[in-house]
Amino acid sequence: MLTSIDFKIFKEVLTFLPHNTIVITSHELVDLDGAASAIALNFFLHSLVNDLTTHLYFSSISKNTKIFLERLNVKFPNLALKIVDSLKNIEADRYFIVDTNKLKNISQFLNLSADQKTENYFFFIDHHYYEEPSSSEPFTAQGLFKDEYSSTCEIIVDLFQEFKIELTKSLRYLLIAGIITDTGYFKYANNSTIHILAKLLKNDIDIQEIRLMLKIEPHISEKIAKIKGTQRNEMIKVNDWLIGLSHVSSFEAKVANALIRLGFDIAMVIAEKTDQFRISLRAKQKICRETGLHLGKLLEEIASKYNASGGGHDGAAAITIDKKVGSLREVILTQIEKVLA
Ligand SMILES: [Mn+2]
Repeated sequence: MLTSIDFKIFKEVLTFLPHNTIVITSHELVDLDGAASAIALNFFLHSLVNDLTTHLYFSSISKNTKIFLERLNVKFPNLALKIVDSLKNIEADRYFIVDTNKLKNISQFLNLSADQKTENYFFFIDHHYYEEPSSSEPFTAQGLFKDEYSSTCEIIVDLFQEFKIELTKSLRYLLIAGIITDTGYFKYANNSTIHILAKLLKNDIDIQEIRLMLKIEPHISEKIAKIKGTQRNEMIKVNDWLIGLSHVSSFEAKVANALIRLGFDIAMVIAEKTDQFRISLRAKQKICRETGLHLGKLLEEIASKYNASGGGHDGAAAITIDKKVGSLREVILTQIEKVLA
């Protein structure tokens, strides 16, 4: 059972931390929201807790995140980011996990026994949808579960504010980048995102500079995936909604985004991997608002039924399914059509 707590109660969590060894981590293939949140949380904990040992660890880092962190390091040579590449020799008292609310989204926790899960202390900070009563996690953990936030970085910024800790300039760069990317350049942002962004920018950061630091020319394989994915696209019309269906070998999320930009209201792109199917879904905000479609909830329900791993937001979600189960293409499609009917 995961218990959602408040910033105020978070103060109590901090009182347990002195003399602890803490691992701060995030989901697989960590994105900038996860990485920035973890790095800022590390700074935050050291600002408030005495005699604390922390280790930042990511089981895998997305390419864009790596590139941004390198560019940030060039701009702030004193940043001295220390990220460990293994947890092997680390005896952690507690684990802080950001930008996900599921242990199974992190490979190093995948094979923990039920005992190990209850013995260890996990604390989550996350903005993804999570269902409190029917949580599938067979252990007790606490967290700041706040799906009204459009990024985990924004929760972290509010945490700094609540505890009156000043953010360094390099951390502000990092958090702004996390917010920009996780909101899809403000497509999924809300009013408080903009308020928080203004606070982070102050007068000394130029948002265009961060935009340029985030800019990466796509690799030719990504361009080809988008073009092939578009060529192979199959169109389904439900009432006046258009669903785009395609398959590629990789870049399924990028292809789904491309299909939405092309004009589809919903896009579903399947990638066939060696042992799994990975499916990315995207939906326009308009269709979510008008029909109540929530791709994250929909995939979470399907995932728990088929022993897969899935979830996300109303307009952006993904599911990973064991090859033996099949791609679940028709199952997902039927559920979407049910919502639209
Ligand atoms: Mn996020």
